[in-house]
Amino acid sequence: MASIQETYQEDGYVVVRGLFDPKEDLQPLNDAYTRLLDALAQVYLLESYPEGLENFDSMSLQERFAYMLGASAGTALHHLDPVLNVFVDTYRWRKDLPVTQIPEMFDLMRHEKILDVLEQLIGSEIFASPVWHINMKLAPQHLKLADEVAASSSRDMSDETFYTFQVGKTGWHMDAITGMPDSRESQIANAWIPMTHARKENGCLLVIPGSHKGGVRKAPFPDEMVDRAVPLIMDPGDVVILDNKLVHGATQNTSEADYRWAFNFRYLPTGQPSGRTFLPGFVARSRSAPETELRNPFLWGMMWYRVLEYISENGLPEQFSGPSTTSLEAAVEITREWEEKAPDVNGWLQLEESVA
Ligand SMILES: O=C(O)CCC(=O)C(=O)O
Ligand SMILES: [Fe+2]
Repeated sequence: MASIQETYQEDGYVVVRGLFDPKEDLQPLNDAYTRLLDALAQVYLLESYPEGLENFDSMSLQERFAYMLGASAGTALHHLDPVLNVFVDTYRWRKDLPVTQIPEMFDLMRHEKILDVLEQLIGSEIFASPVWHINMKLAPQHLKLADEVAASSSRDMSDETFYTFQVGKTGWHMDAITGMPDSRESQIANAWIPMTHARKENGCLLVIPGSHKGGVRKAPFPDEMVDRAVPLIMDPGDVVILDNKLVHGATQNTSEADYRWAFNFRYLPTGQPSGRTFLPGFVARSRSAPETELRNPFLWGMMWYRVLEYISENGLPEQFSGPSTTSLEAAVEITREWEEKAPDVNGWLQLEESVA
């Protein structure tokens, strides 16, 4: 049998079945995140759709999520996934809302089970990238519900560039194209972690084995390539690690009322550009200098708090023109500048002070 390194190198992805114990390892994040979603939903509903609060407690998670999307016209996602939404024109950093970086998410990011797998794939100096996403794929009826709630206050999600990616359909893409170009050759590994089952009907991942070998390319991809796609049927506890250059997408959630929820966390060898060098990552594992590992979730949350506040006040780096359109020269310059500004945890924590 091929080793996980061989499979990862050959196919560009490797599925590890039953890596996590769903109850012990995933339930804490599931519970904490659900509380966060409910808190966000209640804030937005109170502001723009109070009647939605009447039956809130008896609604399913997917209904509550849909109400949250509708009441916020999609902008609640800014709090759940600032990494993507910081580029959206409507992006707003609201300090009155809870930061999303709940300890349980940080704990899963640096769970030793995932780091042990990653160590075999990218080595023992592992940096948790600032790039991480949550994708909650809703059934058509719940997307429609979100639209209806938004329409009740004459709004829609059309300004939300990443709305479809986050809650609708994931189109074909390679992650490498979405990072600033100085990260193209970084050995970035994406750990995709389903919190629910993922089936063809509710939005499972689709991967094209070996597609990571053809260099960095943009969609559309040739039919003969897409025809080779393999659906990844997964359950909570399973994890798939994707190479940054693997072409992937997901099936549409066509189910009656099911949802598919997954986190994806990125990792790379410490010292390589992450593709978002003006956002804070952290050393998740270091065999050579364990004292550099960040183990305190609250410091991580505070690093994000500071940087989002900083970006809200100062804007994105001047040379930055978009996640994938920034030139290589500009990317190198941004990376250099931010390495100076925030060379370590303290640098990120003191960002606000260095502005003053
Ligand atoms: O969960 C999804 O459908 C999106 C996944 C994805 O594109 C990724 O993990 O890079
Ligand atoms: Fe992706």
